[in-house]
Amino acid sequence: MGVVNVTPDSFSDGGQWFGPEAGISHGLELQAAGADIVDVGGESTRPGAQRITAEEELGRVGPVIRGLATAGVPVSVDTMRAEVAERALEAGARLVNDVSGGLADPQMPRLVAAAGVPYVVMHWRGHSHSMDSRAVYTDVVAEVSEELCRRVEVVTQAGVDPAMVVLDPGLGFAKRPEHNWALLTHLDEVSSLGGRAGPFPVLIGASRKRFLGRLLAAPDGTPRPFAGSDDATVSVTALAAAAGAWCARVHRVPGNADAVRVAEAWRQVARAGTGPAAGTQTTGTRTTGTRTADARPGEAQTGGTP
Ligand code: PMM
Repeated sequence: MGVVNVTPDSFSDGGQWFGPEAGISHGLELQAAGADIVDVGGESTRPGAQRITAEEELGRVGPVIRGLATAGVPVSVDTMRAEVAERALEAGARLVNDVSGGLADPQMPRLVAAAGVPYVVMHWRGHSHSMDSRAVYTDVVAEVSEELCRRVEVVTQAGVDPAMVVLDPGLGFAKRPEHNWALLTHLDEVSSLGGRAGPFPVLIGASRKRFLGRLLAAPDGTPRPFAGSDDATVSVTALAAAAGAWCARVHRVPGNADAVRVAEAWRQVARAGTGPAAGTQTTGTRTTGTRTADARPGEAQTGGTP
């Protein structure tokens, strides 16, 4: 999943694709580089960000989604608002990516259920201005799994088909670096909601997040700037895909698309005990042949049983 942030202030790429033309051309570039889905968002969720109005959000994402969908690009909309999701789906979006997992707008699950589209339910504890203070856990993997389980119950009770649910541990959202690493190394537990249900497909959004910049800090402790963590993002994508993740949300596609293909070959051999034939179209975490254009999470591979 390639990211188009149509915002002036996103964490790592704010302002770069602000405006319909820049957003559309960047989305097309991401697809050409190998993205199966292009995720379009209009509201920054960087730590401390203040909210914008629904009208402003729609004005940012609407033209970009319409332009990309018209060009045949599978688009997801990154929004916490049912009103924005509804208009985005009318404009051609095919998936709703809700970083609040339906918590920010209680109308969202019903809207997604009626539309019958895949729904990314991310772990979230509150809006950006307060999320850092909510990064308190005794056992982050158990607590995130349990809190996601409650969200899955709510959204399915609202009518969302469980086969359309994709889970996301919400890296960096009310998470300190150690929480992100714990979640990344226990994706199977997230996928199965701590053994309560599933397995569900898992999406991860590690790309350019602060915990990578901190890992790669200079000897004096200065965090590596965002763009300098793209290779680390590729490494996380490879490891997560090898562990069965369904999708990686990334700012730069090429290395990540390759990482997914490597991981799939790795998994194939691990499963079958033989190497993939040259040119084999892999299935699983989506990269080749079967583009995600028509992919439904329910038919894709999951964190538990890819
Ligand atoms: N992270 C950001 C925005 N949207 N959506 C999902 N599903 N998962 C994420 O981790 C996620 C997201 C913030 O990152 P950005 O502002 O750098 O794009």
